[in-house]
Amino acid sequence: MNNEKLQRAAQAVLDQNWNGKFTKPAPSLYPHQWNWDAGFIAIGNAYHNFDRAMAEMRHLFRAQWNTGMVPQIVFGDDPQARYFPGPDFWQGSRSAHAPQGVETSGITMPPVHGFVLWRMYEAAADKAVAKAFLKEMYPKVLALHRYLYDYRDPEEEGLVYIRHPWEGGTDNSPIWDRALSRIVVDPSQLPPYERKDLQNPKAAEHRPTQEDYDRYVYLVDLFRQHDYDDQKIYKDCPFLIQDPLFNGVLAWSNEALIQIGSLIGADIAEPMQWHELTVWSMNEKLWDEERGIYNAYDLSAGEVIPVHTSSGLIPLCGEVPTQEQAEVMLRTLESDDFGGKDPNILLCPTYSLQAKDLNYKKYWRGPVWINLNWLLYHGLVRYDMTQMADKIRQHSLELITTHGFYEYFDPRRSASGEIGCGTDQFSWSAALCLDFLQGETSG
Ligand code: 9WN
Repeated sequence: MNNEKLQRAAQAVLDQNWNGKFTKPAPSLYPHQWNWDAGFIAIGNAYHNFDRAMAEMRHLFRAQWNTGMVPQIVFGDDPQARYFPGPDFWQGSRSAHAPQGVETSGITMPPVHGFVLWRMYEAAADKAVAKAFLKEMYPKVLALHRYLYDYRDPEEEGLVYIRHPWEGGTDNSPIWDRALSRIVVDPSQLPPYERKDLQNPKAAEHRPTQEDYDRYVYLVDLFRQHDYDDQKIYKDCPFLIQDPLFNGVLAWSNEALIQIGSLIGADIAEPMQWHELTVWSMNEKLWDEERGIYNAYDLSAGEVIPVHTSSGLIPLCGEVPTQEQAEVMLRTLESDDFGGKDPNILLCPTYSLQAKDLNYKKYWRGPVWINLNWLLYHGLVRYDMTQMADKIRQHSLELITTHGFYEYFDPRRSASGEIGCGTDQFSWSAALCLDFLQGETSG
């Protein structure tokens, strides 16, 4: 498929998933608006339909809680929408901080919005419109970051914790395994629930397990019982993790807030302080020199979680490592863990290829995801690692061109069975394909 055709196909996915108010991540599996999806989608639409990109972000931020938190899901009003957990299960209105007139979940997601806005600005044909939009959005994104530093950084280290795997966006990542295994769930004590994500015949094999879901539900139930009060949840929640992907993305968005604030003449003192502290602490606490990657940290257990997933490479995008550290990370990417030099591997697998429990087709436990590739690509570009950056971009486009706009992909060229997994017509695969097609190779 030539680039023009690919571009039109990507635009058609975004058009088809647009419901007049927001873009669904996929036609039926994900019928509502998701937080970081909305950000990636807005980047794609910035090239295709700028008004819609702005509408996407406005729709998401209209659901911002008055603590500043931006929810993981903003529920749409389609009565046919099949998704669990829906608004009845979340019961967001138990919190006095929840927004009025819109239903949302009670957790957040990786804070991509700062760099999404900056990328939209870079892509905009009409800079005056884009600048006015930045002015409108800046205080909202600032409030989100303030929430993260005020409520999710109890030790004031500049490292933000997540309290649910869904907040990390990488739902069943092996990073969470140990922490989740400590949560002993008696299924008979859980509120009754029915999964809606197992319609596709392969879904049970590829998506999270029943044990995973029981724990996801256990945590949501705990948050409900605490009426989504952040302090109370912090005291009782058995899952509090400082994730290198979440904090790496935060670092990039802090930087973007500094750029945006400078452009619109706003006070940038806060994002500057946040940025400095987050970068310093990530290097002090999460950097693993020996393995050349950033670890996660389990705040509940007080222990480092050695990360063998690509999440530990994402801090490149926020320019967290020094050039020297970044070179060590490049070697990690090239090693047998991630297959950067292996002709059979399409980059970048989400889990070490050496891990005993690697599963090439299971969600966040091996497959390639286009959004993580996009973050890695931009990280590598920042360190002038153009060759590897290009390889990631080419592999992403190859996967999409050969198999379609899937949610995730088996990384092996030699694989049998499905290569494209999960849902087809996945919005962020299309949106970020549009950005990749810009063909930028150096920053
Ligand atoms: C739970 C929408 C979302 C993505 C996540 C991805 C998946 C949801 C689910 O879909 O998670 O949030 O039901 O599996 O893991 O990253 O935002 O595309």
